[in-house]
Amino acid sequence: MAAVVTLYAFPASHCSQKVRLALAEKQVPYTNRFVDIEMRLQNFDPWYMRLNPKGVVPTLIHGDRVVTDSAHIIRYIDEAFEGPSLAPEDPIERQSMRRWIDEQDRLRIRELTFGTMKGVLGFALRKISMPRRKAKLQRLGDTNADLAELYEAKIEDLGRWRASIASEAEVAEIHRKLEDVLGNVDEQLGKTRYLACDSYSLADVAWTCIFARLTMLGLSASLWGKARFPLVNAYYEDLRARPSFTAAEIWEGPPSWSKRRALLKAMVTGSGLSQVAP
Ligand SMILES: N[C@@H](CCC(=O)N[C@@H](CS)C(=O)NCC(=O)O)C(=O)O
Repeated sequence: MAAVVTLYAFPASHCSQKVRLALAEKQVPYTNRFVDIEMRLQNFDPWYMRLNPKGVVPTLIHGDRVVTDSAHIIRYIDEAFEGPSLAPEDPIERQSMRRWIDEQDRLRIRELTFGTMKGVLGFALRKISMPRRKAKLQRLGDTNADLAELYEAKIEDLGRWRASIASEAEVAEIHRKLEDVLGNVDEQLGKTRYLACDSYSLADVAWTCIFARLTMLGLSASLWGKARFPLVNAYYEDLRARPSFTAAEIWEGPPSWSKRRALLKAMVTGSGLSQVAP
């Protein structure tokens, strides 16, 4: 019997979306477990920290294997499951794929998200979510001696994260760096149809979710409007048109009202979504 696949994820998390997209491309059936990383902060709970010591989503379980970090998970999915290969055969193209995956990992999207998000959600992320995170981490660190070091590391990371989003200069620098990288993407797309080579690969899986997040932050027009980086514009349209984009529920903005209600209910009551963790 094939080993069961379970994904611990949060619907709006772009890292979770990368994994959902890879699973959709490979057509791997899986059970989704909802981990609330915003209100109940279940990613900090001891049971989850034991699965994923960094206390972040996503985490993939395949049989008795636990795989963390979206870049590792998507590679694992491609290698462990049948279905169309999402990595080029050619070693140079494989290297190029890895480089583009690393490049998007360096973009500091979480700082950009928390530092840029507008309206009530932006206020909630910066002013409500951050202090609540620290309080919960401190409480759990005090009561779970075996995990104290992990909670300490998480509190330190949170301190750096908060300092970054409080600094307009730092958020502007992240934005500027992003423009440089998009220039490189545009240049690359002048040479190959997809990012790593002429065939769709894991690099495109990861970048789809970056473009979707930037769209959600309202940055698409300024970053790659038709006149600017036209190749990026056409490339992202191509990625969006893939059936996997819809199947994996990639977020480019708020979801439908009914989905929003279900999500809110799960976050407030800890029930309501059939896949609430653990
Ligand atoms: N490098 C990790 C980053 C994971 C990550 O930062 N996940 C975010 C959601 S996209 C998260 O869980 N944030 C909650 C937190 O840090 O408290 C990956 O790609 O899996």
